[in-house]
Amino acid sequence: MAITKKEENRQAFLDVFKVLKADILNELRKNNMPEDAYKWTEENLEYNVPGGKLNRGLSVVDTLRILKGDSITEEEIFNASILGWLVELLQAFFLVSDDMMDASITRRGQPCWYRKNGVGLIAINDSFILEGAIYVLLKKYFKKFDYYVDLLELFHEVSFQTELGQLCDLITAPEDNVDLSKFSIAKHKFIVIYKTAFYSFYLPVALAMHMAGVKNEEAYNKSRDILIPLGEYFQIQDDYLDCYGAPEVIGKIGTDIMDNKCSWLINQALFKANPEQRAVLEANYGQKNSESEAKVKKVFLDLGIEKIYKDYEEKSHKELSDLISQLDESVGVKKAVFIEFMDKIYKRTK
Ligand code: GPP
Ligand code: MG
Ligand code: MG
Ligand code: MG
Repeated sequence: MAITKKEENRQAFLDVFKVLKADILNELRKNNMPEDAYKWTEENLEYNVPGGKLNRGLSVVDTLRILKGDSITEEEIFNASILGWLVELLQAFFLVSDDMMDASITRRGQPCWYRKNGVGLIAINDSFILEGAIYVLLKKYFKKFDYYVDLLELFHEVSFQTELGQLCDLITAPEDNVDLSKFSIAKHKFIVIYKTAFYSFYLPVALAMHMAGVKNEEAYNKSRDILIPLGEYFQIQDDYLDCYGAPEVIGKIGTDIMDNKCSWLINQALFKANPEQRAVLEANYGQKNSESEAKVKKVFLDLGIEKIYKDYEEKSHKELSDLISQLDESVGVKKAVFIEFMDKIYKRTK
């Protein structure tokens, strides 16, 4: 069977990772790193960077293709692929550390890195190395461009926003003090925009816009106005899949109920629950045992939370499509960028 254009692009993107991995390892050689540390980092990179859906990374390339049209060169595709991998490195940095903070079990169909024999807390430093690699590569490939500082600032700002979001996610979910009155839809919205939307949606598109020579600030603002709600929708899907996704499909075992997370599902449930149902949620949410988790899921079932989600998904798709159709392309971006991104995630099951 002939491979599709999409599959071909994905393969080309994966090939660029080999180059970047060699660059990072070469940096270790230059620093005279002992052989065991070299091998360790090689494993860190292989285990944590390329195994995901690659939506974020590929979006940098896809966005640049749309913005440049037929005039795009091989060199530009290569450079956009590098920026795509830098987003994937940022994602790897976040996931390795998020899995420790969330006490998660599996990721991308394999044990979380910190749970591997001999890794444990060393995963904290490994996550720092994944982040540090971004700036080694950014310097090597982009220092020569006039937009280098814009890229640097973008990575720094978006990382900070994500860390602020992660902080709110964590302190709204204390392990030892379950207090469902701390949750609200507004709180959830704030958390997901900060912990997910900036780095997963705004960052890839803004990177491609810098490469395409977009200087007009209005273009970045208008793009952000669409990408942030798109990212919010994506994280609500993530919250839904945490409970209702198949672990063998999503590659991870959901932990949100036991972790006392301010997820979209619990907020919908609290909104609809009668006093008895609320009492069951109060007594069982955030408890680290599967009987309690099952009781929470039973309340979700009785409240028809899955149907509420399906309705939300339809409504959200419609609202996002309207938002995109209202975009004024004369600011320097194209509707197709956002349509492409939305199509990648609409009704996703993983
Ligand atoms: C997703 O939350 C958000 C992140 C992975 C950002 C983490 C940010 C840090 C600064 C570490 P999640 O916990 O719902 O993701 P998942 O379900 O994939 O574990
Ligand atoms: Mg988390
Ligand atoms: Mg997590
Ligand atoms: Mg999640």
